[in-house]
Amino acid sequence: MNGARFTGKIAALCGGVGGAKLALGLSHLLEPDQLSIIVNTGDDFEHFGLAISPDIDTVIYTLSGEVNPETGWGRKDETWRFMEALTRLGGETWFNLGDTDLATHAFRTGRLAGGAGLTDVTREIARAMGIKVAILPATDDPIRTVVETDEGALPFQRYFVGRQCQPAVRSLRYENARNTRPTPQVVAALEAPDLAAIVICPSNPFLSVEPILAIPGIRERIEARDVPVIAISPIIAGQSIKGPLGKMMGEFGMASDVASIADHYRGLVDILVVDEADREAVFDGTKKRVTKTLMKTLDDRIALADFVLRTAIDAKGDTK
Ligand code: FO1
Repeated sequence: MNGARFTGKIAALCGGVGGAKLALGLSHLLEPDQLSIIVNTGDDFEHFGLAISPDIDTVIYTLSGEVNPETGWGRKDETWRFMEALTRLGGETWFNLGDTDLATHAFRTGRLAGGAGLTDVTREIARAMGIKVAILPATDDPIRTVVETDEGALPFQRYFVGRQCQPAVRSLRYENARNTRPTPQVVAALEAPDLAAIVICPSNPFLSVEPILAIPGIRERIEARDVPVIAISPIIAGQSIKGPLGKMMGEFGMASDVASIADHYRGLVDILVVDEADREAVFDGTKKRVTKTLMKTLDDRIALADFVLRTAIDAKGDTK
């Protein structure tokens, strides 16, 4: 399909690496004003006094073609003089900051210190990198994912990067969530009269999607819309492609399969798109659509986005 035939708007909820791949695919098929990407900010943290927003930067770098293709985060062709000098100083080196990535963090920190909101700063960075699609932090208020593990409570990056997701997860908290509000831009995207579908990208439901849904008013606005809510499973044949999802689901006592994903999203999601490897999966209450969901190439990202848009067109009207 080319974007011209798809006439409505899409609001996509997105976390880091996996979600950004589908967001890139969608950005190739839709006009910029047709797509709003609502991004998780629960991974955000302060490091050396710098305001770091990893999922926002992963989406920006991915849509601008700047992302490091090996890691899915940070920038390609990166240099590491800062980290080398930091190591010589005996500074903390558990979180890698590339030289050009550092400019993004320094720019954002300066603008926030000057009183700008995260949404405005994100728009400035995205525009400077040639992105016309709206990349929207889910909130401009601070929200922090805290991982309760068998080693105690860990701020998200300390768990994810510092400990490489080793500790067993007992539960997750989204600190300050009750005091946050969706931004006006996020409200407008979810309330757009010509919204055709809401897409939940294949990000970790607990680490990337839940911190967005925990912001008062977001889940309610999604449930209130009569448009199809389409999620793409981040689990394929019992495995998560990247990150700790499979391990975490086991620690939560869940089977790491698409039926558990359907259970988790029940009531919110109308359609769950699963990979061909899960064609035989059975779950009730949520419609199943099957396609290739593993995205290795740009063509894979575009093909999955095309499938999602076709699914939205076919689903018109038969929402929950
Ligand atoms: N992930 C890592 O596993 N190791 C890192 O050193 C690391 C540095 C980093 C720097 C900037 C940035 O935007 C992301 C970075 N990430 C790193 C990924 C980050 O932990 C994200 O939160 C994950 O991609 C999960 O969304």
